[in-house]
Amino acid sequence: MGFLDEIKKAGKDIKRAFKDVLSAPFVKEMCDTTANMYRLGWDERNGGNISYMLDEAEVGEYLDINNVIRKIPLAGVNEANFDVAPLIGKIFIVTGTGKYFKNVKDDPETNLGIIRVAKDGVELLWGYKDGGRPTSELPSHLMCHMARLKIDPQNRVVMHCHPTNTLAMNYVHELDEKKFTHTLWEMCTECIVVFPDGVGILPWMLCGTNDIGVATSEKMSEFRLVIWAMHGIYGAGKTMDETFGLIETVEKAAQIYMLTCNRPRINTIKDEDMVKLVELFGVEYRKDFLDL
Ligand code: 2HA
Ligand code: ZN
Repeated sequence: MGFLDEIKKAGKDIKRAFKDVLSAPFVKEMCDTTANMYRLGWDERNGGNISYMLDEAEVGEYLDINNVIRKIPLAGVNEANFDVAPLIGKIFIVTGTGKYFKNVKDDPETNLGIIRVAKDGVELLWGYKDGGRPTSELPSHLMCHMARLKIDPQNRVVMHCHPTNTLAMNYVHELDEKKFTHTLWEMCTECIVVFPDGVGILPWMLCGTNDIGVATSEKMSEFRLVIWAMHGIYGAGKTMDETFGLIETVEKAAQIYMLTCNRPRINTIKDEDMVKLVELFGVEYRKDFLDL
């Protein structure tokens, strides 16, 4: 066998050595999380989207990261117009536009994609098998990743969904960040410890646009949770569990609120009690969101 043949053979062997991407922990996490979110009623139809920044070396165990399947322009509903420079070369697994969370688990390769951010769009490395594209909210997601990474270099996940009670609460509670956060903190003892930074709120805005992306990412430099009024919530965190847990805790608190808001409130968690909690757990919190 000639030298060139040997190199070709070695190349084939390397290809054969890739592990099955469907067995990758990050694919499993996306499948499990979308299934959970669907089951909880947070993601009807094609509602919701997740983007999860991956480790290049880990992805390289499953895929030839030099093999770009196709290039996709970076656009939401409108052409995107923002500087992705800090994310160029970063790899994400992202839910597809128009895809249902309900269906991800049974067909991850159609409903998810692994993309690498480039200067003028994204490069598809795996997935969107039916010719699909990343979520229309990708510009918002990428802007949120950039904002969170400035605050926490470990941030990897941005998650958007439509949790029922959180949404219901938007219709009956003042949409003031301090008052809304304070009410949530009063609803479960764990709340002030889980999201001591509180909840940011944007007024109703047109989704899928640059403007909502910019506004969300501005809020994300202050909060890990941002409510899109009468639409849903954005959460950001280091891991899928942390991000899911943030949204889950807000939703639980909103559920208690919705179960109790039309009855007289006889008991509550007092602000002094909340201070005892944050002191016990040693967390920094939004002191200005309490009335001490
Ligand atoms: O992806 O939830 O906000 C569907 C949505 C848009
Ligand atoms: Zn939405």
